[in-house]
Amino acid sequence: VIVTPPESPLVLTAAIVGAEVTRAHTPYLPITAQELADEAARCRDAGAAVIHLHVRNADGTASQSTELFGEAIGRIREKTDVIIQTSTGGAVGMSVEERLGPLACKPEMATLNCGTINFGDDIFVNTRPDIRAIARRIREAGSIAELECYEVGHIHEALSLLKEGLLGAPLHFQFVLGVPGAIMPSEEVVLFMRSQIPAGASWAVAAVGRYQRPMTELAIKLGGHARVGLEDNIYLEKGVLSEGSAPLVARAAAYARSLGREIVDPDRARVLLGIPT
Ligand code: KMH
Ligand code: ZN
Repeated sequence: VIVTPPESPLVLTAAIVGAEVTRAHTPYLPITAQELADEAARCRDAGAAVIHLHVRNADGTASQSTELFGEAIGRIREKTDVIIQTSTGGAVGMSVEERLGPLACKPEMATLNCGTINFGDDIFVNTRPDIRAIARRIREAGSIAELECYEVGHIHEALSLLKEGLLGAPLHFQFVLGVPGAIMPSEEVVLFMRSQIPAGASWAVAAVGRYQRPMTELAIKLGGHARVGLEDNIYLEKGVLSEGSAPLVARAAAYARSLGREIVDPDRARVLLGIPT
């Protein structure tokens, strides 16, 4: 079992939009490039070093278009120095080629989804050949991969990619917990997943819905990193919508500070994550 010292630096990620939440769910969802940039800057001020980014068409539907990502990244760059981590997961049903649209923008980081799962009533398909193709493309874009693991076996798949030379150490794991149809979050699950990652790797937890707050606090307590935001959870409290992702980041940051964890800024996070500066 790898024990990360609780006083270790904390990287907070804000997942500000995602592909599934709509304005019918919450009016606080950013959609346009300007709204995404404003929200990214608010999250940075609240303590986020990384923005996990999706983009939307003007009608609010999910997109992986290079052009829309380019516009959003440009606007975010005008306002703030956050690390931009683009999604390569997109929305269920998109082709792999479509999902890779943002890599043409050469983002600092990109997600690599490490396996297939039931995703609510849909199937989020990531075949083994697809995972390898996406890993190669992330590397060709000069981006650092964040390994999205929705099940324990996805960690083992990432380790296979490392052995095959498709990933370089140190690895960065995101344990995405609580997707309906996949593993549910609990302390035992987090401890087991953490026990499966190699020494020197970093790990974070992104938990869905009502699990977001307790799992964020657990990850922070255990010395891991954490992701919050509207992509995964739209509520601040039961029945109270969060007015964007920044209040969720601020609450996680306050909790971390109460435990003595240092919240790192984007430049420090770049060093920790091995992103060239
Ligand atoms: N929207 C989900 C189907 C990622 O960003 O890489 C996939 C997702 C993961 O959001
Ligand atoms: Zn995502």
